[in-house]
Amino acid sequence: DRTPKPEDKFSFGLWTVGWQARDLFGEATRPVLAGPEAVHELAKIGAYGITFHDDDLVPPGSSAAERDKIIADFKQALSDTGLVVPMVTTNLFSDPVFKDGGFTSNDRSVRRYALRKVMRNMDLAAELGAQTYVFWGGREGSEVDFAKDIQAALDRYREGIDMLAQYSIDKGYGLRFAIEPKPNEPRGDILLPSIGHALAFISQLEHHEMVGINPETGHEQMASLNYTHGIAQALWQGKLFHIDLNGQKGPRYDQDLVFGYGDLLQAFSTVDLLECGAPGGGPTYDGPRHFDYKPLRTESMEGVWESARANMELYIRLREKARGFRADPEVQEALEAARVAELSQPTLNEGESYDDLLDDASSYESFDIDRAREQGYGYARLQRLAIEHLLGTR
Ligand code: GLT
Ligand code: MN
Ligand code: MN
Ligand code: MN
Repeated sequence: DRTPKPEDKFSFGLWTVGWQARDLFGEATRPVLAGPEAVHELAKIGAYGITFHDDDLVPPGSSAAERDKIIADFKQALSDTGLVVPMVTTNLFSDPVFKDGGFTSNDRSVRRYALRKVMRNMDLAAELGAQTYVFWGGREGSEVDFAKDIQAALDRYREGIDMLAQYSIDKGYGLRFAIEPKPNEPRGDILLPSIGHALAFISQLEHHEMVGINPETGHEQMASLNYTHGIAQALWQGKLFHIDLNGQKGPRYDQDLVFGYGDLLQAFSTVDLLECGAPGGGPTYDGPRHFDYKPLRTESMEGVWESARANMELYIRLREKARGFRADPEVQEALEAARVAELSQPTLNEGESYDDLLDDASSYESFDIDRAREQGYGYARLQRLAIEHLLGTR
């Protein structure tokens, strides 16, 4: 049965299905999608969660009374459908006030305003029961190297995240923070441009244990990086707190295609890792399968829901194929022949010191280096088997 179900933990941003398709060159092609309607439609197609930016849910400029009404209606829709809000985030990029960034604007008063905007929305996130709070710093960056002191900007980024983490702790919100890297767009160069940069930054934080990452497929691929490798490293460090799945055709503008509608083979290895774990064991991901995509600008609302379903259906198909791949005796034999499991064996024996290694003539003096030079690794067969499973020809 390939019907998406709440236990699959599929979630969507309100800004994805609600994207009116305004782009750099043209006006909106679709009407406004209100929060409650999005909740009902997503529940109908089998999603379990909805996420949002403060400004997606409550249009900027709403009065206090309007805000209360919008939130009450949204909550009503949630309780009518059973949909949950696993993650919430802040828009620190649309308003012109953030043209030079939120946490890292050269203007200190903008930075203070940005912190207040986040705190206000963290209160709402906690009220709605969210577990994860995402930080995508799309405007944190520069076009002019000489105009931004990057080290000071990182100090301010850290100061902001540290203070907000303290706020969550003091309020008992229990939120976990997830930083979302992106190399560029809308800024010429964005701070924390890749998974690796973000992980390194997190190690410098006061409450580093409550901060992880929210890597997006397309963002890593915009930088020609391997997304599956990136999330593997995040899992290895216990930092894959959330995930933005979508599609991207190589290094170009951020396409936010349907999941898998770009590098399909890498989407297969992503799902294989998320669902089956590393071949040698290790942590798997059990958080929301969150789609951050943009329905094509050519589509009416019918096409929006069509493409929302496409994300989930492709994920389910790939999950099924990954399980089939792992269970296939020929694949197991090929994994064995490629000695994939041997990499899980420590390089030194238990208790072996470097002196013992130096004394082991078989590791160097009598090492059969020609055998090692001449051997094949058998990866070509594994690649072919993976493709056959993906195509369904096995
Ligand atoms: C924006 C961005 C996304 C982020 C969202 C969270 S906003 O659409 O392009 O990748 O995940 O702020
Ligand atoms: Mn994107
Ligand atoms: Mn996006
Ligand atoms: Mn994203």
